[in-house]
Amino acid sequence: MSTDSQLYTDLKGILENARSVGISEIEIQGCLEKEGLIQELPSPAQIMQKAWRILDILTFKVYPLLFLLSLLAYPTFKAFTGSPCLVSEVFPLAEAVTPFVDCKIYKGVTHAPRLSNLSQEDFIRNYAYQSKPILVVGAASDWPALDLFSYDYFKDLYLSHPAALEGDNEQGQFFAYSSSITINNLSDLFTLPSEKVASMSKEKWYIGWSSSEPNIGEDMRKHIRSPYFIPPTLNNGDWAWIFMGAPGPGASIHVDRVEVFTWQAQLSGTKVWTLTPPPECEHMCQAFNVTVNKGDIIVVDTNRWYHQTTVLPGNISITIGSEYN
Ligand SMILES: O=C(O)CCC(=O)C(=O)O
Ligand SMILES: [Fe+2]
Repeated sequence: MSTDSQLYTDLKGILENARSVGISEIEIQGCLEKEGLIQELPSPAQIMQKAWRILDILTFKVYPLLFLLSLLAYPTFKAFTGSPCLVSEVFPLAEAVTPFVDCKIYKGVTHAPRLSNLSQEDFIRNYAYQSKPILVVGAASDWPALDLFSYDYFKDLYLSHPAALEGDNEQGQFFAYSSSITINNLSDLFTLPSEKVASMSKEKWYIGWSSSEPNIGEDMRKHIRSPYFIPPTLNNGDWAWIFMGAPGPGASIHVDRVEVFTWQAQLSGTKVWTLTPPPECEHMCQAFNVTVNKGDIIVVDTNRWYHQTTVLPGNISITIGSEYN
């Protein structure tokens, strides 16, 4: 006889004896549980009750608390950094809200292909929506802005349109990035002493801003073109970004949440983009650099690639960015 069936016979005997002296089965079960000989299994109803309780705590206590905390953190964050973009700039928070990422797009990506004479058909078919970065060499090399845009060009433009300066200070987005000088807005930028602006200055400055002022856009558009490889119908022409700064660190590592694709034309200086897959896709590819020279246009899905930039020694970097979808 196996030990299991011996145990069964013994237990049956104990039960019968207990019944004969008036001890109930419930009492015997309680006794066995107390001794650790049998374990009470939760019923399906008890499991459901527990799951419901966890859901209830998450929905009505944890999530509202996180929401309240983020509301409280926002003004403090904006006051400290001057940046209105809470999610893309606070790295851990961006991580917490990162939507599900399909790692396939990073598979085997080791560099950004350097393309030239890229037709619109080729761009649409092979690159526009693949979320793989590309560099279109010389795509902006015939734009008049190349010889015109400088710190002084933007300073003169804004100082001759005080209402636009006010408007962009109030309404536009402004990122001070890793500047060692305090620059909180365009007025601070355009009142910097010229020795601090010089590209060889010991002071470090690198900023980015978006302009929605018609006078500014109108003047800039006289000197820039829509990238020849992007069909104009896809271009989100209303939204211009300008990034400008001295050699050294540029934007620190971040990922955006704009759900459109970004192109950026290098109009002065040389900037290196370091592109990194999200942590959960690091097994698919490794971080790599893309060097963007004057006259080149880089196309990056800044929602999928973590990115940081560095201006190489030499001239001040000036870039114009916009979006397509
Ligand atoms: O040009 C840079 O330094 C940063 C640009 C950037 O973060 C972006 O276009 O999303
Ligand atoms: Fe970005």
